[in-house]
Amino acid sequence: MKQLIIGDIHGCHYELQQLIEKAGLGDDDEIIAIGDLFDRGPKPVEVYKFFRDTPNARAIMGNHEWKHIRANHGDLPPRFSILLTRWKFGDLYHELLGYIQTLPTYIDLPDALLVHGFIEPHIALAEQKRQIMLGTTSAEVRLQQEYEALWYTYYDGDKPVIVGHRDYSEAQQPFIYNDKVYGIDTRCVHGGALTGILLPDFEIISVPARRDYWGKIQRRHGAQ
Ligand SMILES: [Mn+2]
Repeated sequence: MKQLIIGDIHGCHYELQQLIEKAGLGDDDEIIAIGDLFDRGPKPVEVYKFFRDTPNARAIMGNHEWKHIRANHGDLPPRFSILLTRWKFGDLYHELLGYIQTLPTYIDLPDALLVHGFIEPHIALAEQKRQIMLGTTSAEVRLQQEYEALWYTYYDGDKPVIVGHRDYSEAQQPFIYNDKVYGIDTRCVHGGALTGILLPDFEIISVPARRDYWGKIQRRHGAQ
């Protein structure tokens, strides 16, 4: 069985379908998205319906999904990307919130650990703080304050970790550190590429974004 691990989709449904087609998956193979599935991009409802309706597709939570939960609880003023997703989902938004609440913070596969954000150095998996793994801004600031080097340079888990959230290459390319850390957020919604890793061989596949979707929205609305 193969598993296709997919980086930050951000509503890029066209590129998601292209990537899956390129992967050439069989009926028994599995698809796992590593967070930030919906906000900012053109087709978040279609991305949601794909994951809802595809039995062999699942996802973990990213900081954007977490923002929806917090905004819904009134803990966070909703920013433009959250409001736009709410508007696009309309009557389906309540169902989306229910789905988001089912998403795990990480998945520990036989071949790799999957997490959207970060792993705090020298701390066991079971003791990791949720916000570090989700990649919230405050958690990132704390990591930068407490550790001299970037978090991934300390990673010494017994299997590779696959993360999204940041473009560590700074060139919209997949990032590999010591064959232990795989960064696959290649900024599809900003006009980069959607990247996946096929397990168990760690084969990297990628499809280019059709355009800089979020840049266009930001220019039109002055959004962040
Ligand atoms: Mn993120």
